[in-house]
Amino acid sequence: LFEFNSAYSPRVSYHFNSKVSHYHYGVKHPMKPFRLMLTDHLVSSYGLHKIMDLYETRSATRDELLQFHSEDYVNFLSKVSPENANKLPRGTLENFNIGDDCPIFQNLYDYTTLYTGASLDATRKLINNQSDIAINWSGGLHHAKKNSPSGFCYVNDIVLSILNLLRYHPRILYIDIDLHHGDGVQEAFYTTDRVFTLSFHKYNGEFFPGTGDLTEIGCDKGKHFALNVPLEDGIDDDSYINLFKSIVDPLIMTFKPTLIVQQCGADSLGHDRLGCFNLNIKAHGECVKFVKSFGLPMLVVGGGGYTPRNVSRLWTYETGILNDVLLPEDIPEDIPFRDSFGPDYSLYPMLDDLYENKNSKKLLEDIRIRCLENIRYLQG
Ligand code: ZL4
Ligand code: ZN
Repeated sequence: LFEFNSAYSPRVSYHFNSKVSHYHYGVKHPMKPFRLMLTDHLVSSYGLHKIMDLYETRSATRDELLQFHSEDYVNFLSKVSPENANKLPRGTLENFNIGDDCPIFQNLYDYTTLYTGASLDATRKLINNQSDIAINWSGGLHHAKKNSPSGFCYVNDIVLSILNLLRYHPRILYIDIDLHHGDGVQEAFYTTDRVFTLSFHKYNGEFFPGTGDLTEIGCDKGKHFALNVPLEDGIDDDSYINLFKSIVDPLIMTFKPTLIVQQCGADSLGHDRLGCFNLNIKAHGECVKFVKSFGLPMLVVGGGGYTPRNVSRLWTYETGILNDVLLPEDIPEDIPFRDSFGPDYSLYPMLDDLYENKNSKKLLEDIRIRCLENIRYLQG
């Protein structure tokens, strides 16, 4: 069902446990784990399962969560349930930031350990040099903090993965193209020069999580090892791709990472339920293709994405890119839930027709210059 792009193909592993798609945050909650099932069906109906190493993933252990999260918080997560939540001591739920964004739902702990186990399995394949690129679309929950959940994220699988990879890799580059700032990952590595965190996101001081200004650059040993690209509504394909490449290229050349972790949040697409950017699937994918072109080992994770049909289109398209294959535009006939992809039945329908681009040429040029200045500090 696809064409090979080149003679060399990287060894790609795909880490998924279909159980993760059966959890529910709540009826009207925008985060729908079901999108992961839709993605998995689309990936396999394009035949991509046949060219990757597939792994049904395990759950992360309590000890693994404790590598980043506090004992109090992990105990809370593993014991709380919708039935006992209102019997806890007063203030407990507020203390752990439980609310509309991060509700207590049925089997919450199992959900968090499942998506985290998939990311940790992926790091294991990379560490053992059994794959060049390891994918976990159920991971990428970049907001979770040491002591609390935040923004739909309970356990920070990215931080835990990077901590594991740091045992074997001297320098790791983290690239986040979710609509929202990758605050949890930035904060965890804010004082180290071994992890460079780069995040592109909507920023105006108010938009969730409120952080991610250009002035946040790391501190102590980590000074200049964090970089933020704050953007306005409506950014289009060409502006985003040009800015992305003109920052990522010199960054990789100077920081010289031995491995790259990319978070591919799909809420930066046009038409996302929580979104405000104008990106098409091909443009988002172009950023993944560009990072891949450096030939470094990669851990690729999902993240946000609140229009499930487009989330699954994007991550399928990107699974194709990571395998060096070009997928035909027509959604295969035999896919379950094919109706979700009508009326166009296209893998990459036009999504860039919604918002006005509020990022002027001048604003983007100023951001680019300030980012390049920050990167120059790395040379010492
Ligand atoms: C919802 O409809 O900006 C949650 C969240 C639940 C159902 C019923 C409750 C209705 C939109 C969002 C009231 C909801 C009020 N339900 C939510 C400051 C806020 C306080 C909470 O992609 N209210 C908080 C988080 C962001 C805020 C974005 C992105 C994650 C990621 C990685 C996280 N929180 C205002 C909102 C709904 C809901 C409807 C919602 N929450 C939209 N944006 C937020 O970066 C995975
Ligand atoms: Zn997001």
